[in-house]
Amino acid sequence: MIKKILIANRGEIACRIIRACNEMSIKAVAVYSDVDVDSPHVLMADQAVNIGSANPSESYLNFDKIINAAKETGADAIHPGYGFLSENGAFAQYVKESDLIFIGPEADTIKSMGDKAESKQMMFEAGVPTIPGSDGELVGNIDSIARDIGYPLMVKAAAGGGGKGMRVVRNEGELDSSIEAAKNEARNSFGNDTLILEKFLDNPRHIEVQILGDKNGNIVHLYERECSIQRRHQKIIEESPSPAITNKFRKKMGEAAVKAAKAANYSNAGTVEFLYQEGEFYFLEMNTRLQVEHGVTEMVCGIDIVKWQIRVAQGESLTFSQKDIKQRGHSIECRIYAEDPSRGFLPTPGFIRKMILPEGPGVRNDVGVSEAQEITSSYDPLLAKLVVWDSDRGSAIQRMDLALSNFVILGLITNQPFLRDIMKNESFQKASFSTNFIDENFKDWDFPALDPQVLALALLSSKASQAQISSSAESYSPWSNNRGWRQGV
Ligand code: MV4
Repeated sequence: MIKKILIANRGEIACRIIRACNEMSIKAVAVYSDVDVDSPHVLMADQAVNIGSANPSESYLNFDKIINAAKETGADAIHPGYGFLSENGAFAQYVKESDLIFIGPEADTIKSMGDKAESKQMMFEAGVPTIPGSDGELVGNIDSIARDIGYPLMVKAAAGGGGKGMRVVRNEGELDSSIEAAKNEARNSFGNDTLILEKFLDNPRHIEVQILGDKNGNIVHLYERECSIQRRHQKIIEESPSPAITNKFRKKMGEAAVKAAKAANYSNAGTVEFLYQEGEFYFLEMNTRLQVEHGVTEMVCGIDIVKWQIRVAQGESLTFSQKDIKQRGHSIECRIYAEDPSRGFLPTPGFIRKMILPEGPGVRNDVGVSEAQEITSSYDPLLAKLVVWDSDRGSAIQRMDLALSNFVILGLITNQPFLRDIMKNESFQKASFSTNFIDENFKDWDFPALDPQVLALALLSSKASQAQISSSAESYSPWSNNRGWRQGV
């Protein structure tokens, strides 16, 4: 039995994992870099260990610092969260060799899913639909392979992922130069210049399926998440269920995801990503970690994914089977970033002077920052995830809009007003969008003009004005005024 878990991460996901530990009466050990000494994850944990300077390679990415912290504190297991070391197969292996439990899949599974050529080949052989193209490593007469696939096509780095090392090739004339450029980029970024070629889908949706497996061969899926609202491979809004697919299709996709997971000998939580276009879906990649957007799945399925990660990691079997898992209602997540959507989404470091979180039925805040904390540009600009649940999509959008209107962070600019505008967008409301949605609809987005009166209210950080903001109904909210004001000023 796991008695103590070291969380090799920071921010909201570290807080989320500590909460699961608390509920399971497992001790939680935080690690932190010098700049994170006052971070919420440090204060929430039972113990905390400083592991070095802000530079991730000296702290959150440093194998030995993390293993030593685990040994020093007597932890039995390490949860990597997402990002950092979460999909590093060598780290998972090192954890195991250090007689600690890695809360995630086996190192070999992480390694094979990290290679696009290998994972695609494996899925193709298992009968999971893949995008037509060169299967496995790109060898032989590339011109003729490309002609067989047909233009436009896409060249991707096998070691890539999340959009790195990718290029669209429109015609034969561009092929050689695109391959050369992708090769160089891949070699420089990943130290591996293996490429794959595939048909380019120009207007796809990104739909992914959550899977969960134990170490005794049981694998289930927790249905899908729609993740098409993103820009430059950074997701902004996710929801479950996907409004784009029928129940029959949903079943097919879920079964394909379980097939993929079985082929990869999967245990623990994972995600099978698909592209969906014109009624067909295709395997894209498999993410061998807990994902940022796991919360929307938890809300509709009523299953705590983090707790199950811990249970299956210590050898417990799943206590439910596929037929027991139902999607109920609709959940939406908005990611609150310290970014300025009017200036190319540039990071907006600063001090959080005031933070007021929305509450109410069906409102969940997964937050990793607190008042008086400095947000530096050392790490990911994700501040919080606002997740809502309601009985249907329309009600969930309304609930999210109200929750956003009552979400206040003063001291730095966030994307909160941008998120509200997405909630009000007709194509979003009609669920008519693809991965091109932000580019198509919000290219020249700007903050509403300043309203001096509302601004004055915000600047009056007296107890009275705070009380008014926090207890305000929609009509009193500083966000509700169309004339608006600029957050963070
Ligand atoms: C594609 C594609 C179109 N056609 N592959 C982007 C991330 C990487 N994991 C794969 N990606 C894509 N692969 C083919 N054959 C379009 C994308 C893509 C995308 C995918 C999911 C979510 C957002 C995206 C935004 C741009 C491009």
